[in-house]
Amino acid sequence: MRISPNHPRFRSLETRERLVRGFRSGIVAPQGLIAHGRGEAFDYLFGEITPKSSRVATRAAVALLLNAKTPVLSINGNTAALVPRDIVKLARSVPAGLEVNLFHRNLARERRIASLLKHNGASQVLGVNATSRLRIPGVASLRRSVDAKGIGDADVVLVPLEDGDRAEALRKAGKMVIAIDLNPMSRTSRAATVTIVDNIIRAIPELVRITLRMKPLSKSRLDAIASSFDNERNLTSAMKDMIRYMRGWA
Ligand code: PTJ
Repeated sequence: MRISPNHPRFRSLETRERLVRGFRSGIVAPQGLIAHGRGEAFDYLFGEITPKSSRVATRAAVALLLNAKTPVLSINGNTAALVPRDIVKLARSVPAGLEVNLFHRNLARERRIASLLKHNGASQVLGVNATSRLRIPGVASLRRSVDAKGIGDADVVLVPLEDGDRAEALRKAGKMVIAIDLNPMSRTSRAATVTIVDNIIRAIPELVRITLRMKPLSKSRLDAIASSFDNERNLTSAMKDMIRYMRGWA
């Protein structure tokens, strides 16, 4: 369906259409449409803008990514459908690896996602037909199996729209986890090292912008930014941002 740019809810409707197209072309899992609905509900509660708390988290996330030895961005169906160009831009700017890692695993979908990323400029996409795979202990879903050269070897992993299980398991495996999740109460948000509570359609372009801006900073300055960040405290700020917005209506 073509949405008029004059429609007051253009951005939100256009995002839904992207997901529907992604579903029809075999990129997005049916469950991905439901997951997006949950995200939209939280986005409403923030007034569909990037809250202040999320800007603080973005700086900490960029500090972790730029100081990492082997950073990897984990890609699922929703991420690929919503921000294919920007996620590849982020991988190039850091630079970081890209690994397709699905909750509802399916080889045909993995291949389609990898080719979409390549079409958007990625030179290498891990996780598809990997010759060597590792198993992350403590994950019940097929997401437990990761590319040994990608997430398996990563020190920092960005996990947009993740399930709590794997975020916790990645932390237990000694990795630093950056989550993007509109629900500040989710297990993923709580388990991550840094959680960006924002819509992925705003969060990834912002990560690209801040990465380019922070790239000249020294390692010790980046260390200081990352270590002064407290995820639990920032999630409380995110809830306060939400409450403040709702108070305006009440
Ligand atoms: O492509 P697959 O097979 O890997 O599956 C992807 C989904 C998203 C279906 C899978 O990871 C899943 O089931 O996720 P959950 O457990 O439903 O969690 C998704 C989380 O992402 C929820 O907390 C939502 O609030 C949040 N979310 C949904 N849409 C967005 C979002 N967060 C940021 N931006 C969004 N657009």
